[in-house]
Amino acid sequence: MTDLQRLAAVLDDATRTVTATPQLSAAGWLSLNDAYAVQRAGVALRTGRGDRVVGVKLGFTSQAKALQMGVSDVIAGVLTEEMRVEDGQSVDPSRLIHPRIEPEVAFRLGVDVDPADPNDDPVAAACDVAPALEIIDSRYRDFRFSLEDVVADNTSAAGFAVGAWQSLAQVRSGLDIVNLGVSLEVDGTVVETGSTAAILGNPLRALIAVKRMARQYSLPLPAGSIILAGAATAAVPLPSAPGSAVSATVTGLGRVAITIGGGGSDG
Ligand code: OOG
Ligand code: MG
Repeated sequence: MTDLQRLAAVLDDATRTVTATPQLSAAGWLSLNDAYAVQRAGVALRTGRGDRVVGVKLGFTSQAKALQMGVSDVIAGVLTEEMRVEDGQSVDPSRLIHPRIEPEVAFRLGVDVDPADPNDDPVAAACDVAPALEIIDSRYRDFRFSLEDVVADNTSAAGFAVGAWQSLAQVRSGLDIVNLGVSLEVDGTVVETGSTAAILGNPLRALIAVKRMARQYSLPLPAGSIILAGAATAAVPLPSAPGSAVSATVTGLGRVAITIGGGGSDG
C-alpha cells in the first residue's frame, strides 16, 4: 500500500465508522496532485465494494461557499450510486458525522465527453437540467480543512438528490438559466436564498470547468453522468429530527426534497 492509499483508507474508515479524523494536511507534504490521487484511491475502495461512479461534482464555484469554508479554488469530486437519495426519500443521519446540505443545479450528459478532446463541447453534451440538493459531510474534525484536505476527502461528498430532469435545450428556449432564483427550505422555512448566477457567473460554466478538471485529474465523463454545478448558497446543518424536510427550489426548474429518516425502533 502506498502512502496515498493509506490516507485514502484513513478517510474511508472515517466515513464507514462515522468518526471525524484529523486533517491530513497537518503532516505538511500533501500536494494538490497527491490529494486527487488520494481521492481516486478512495473512490476505488468504494467501487471495489460494489459501488458505481455516476457523476462528478464541483465545489467552491460560488463565493457564498468559498467564503463559508475559507477555500477559494474550484475543486472536483466523484458522485457514486450509493450517495444517491431519490427525490422525496429519506436519509439516515446516523450514518453521517456532521452533515450539511446545500442547493445546487444538476446537469446530465447526453453523450460521452472525452476530456482530452478539444472538439468535445460539454455544454452541447449536457442534455438535461434539474434542481438538486447536496449533502456534504467532511470527514475532518470540526468540518475544517485545507484545499488539499477537502480534495482528498472527495470534496466532502456524502449524498445528493436530483429533482425531475428537464431538457436543457427546451428550458433554455424559454428561460435564461443564468439568473434563476435558488432557495433552500428547512421544514417549510426558507433558510438560504441565492441565484444560479452565483455559480461561476453562469451555471453552464460549470460544465466547462468539469471538463477541464476531468482532463487534469482523470475523471471520466461518459454519457449519463450527473454533474453537480456547486452550491449557489452557503450550506446549512442537515436537520437531525426524524421527519424534518429539506428542499431546494430553482425558479423555473422546480423543486427537490428529502426527509430525515431514522428515529424508529431500529434506532
Ligand atoms: C466542500 C464541498 C463544496 C460546493 O458545492 O461548493 C461543495 C465543503 O464545503 O465541504 O460541494
Ligand atoms: Mg456542493
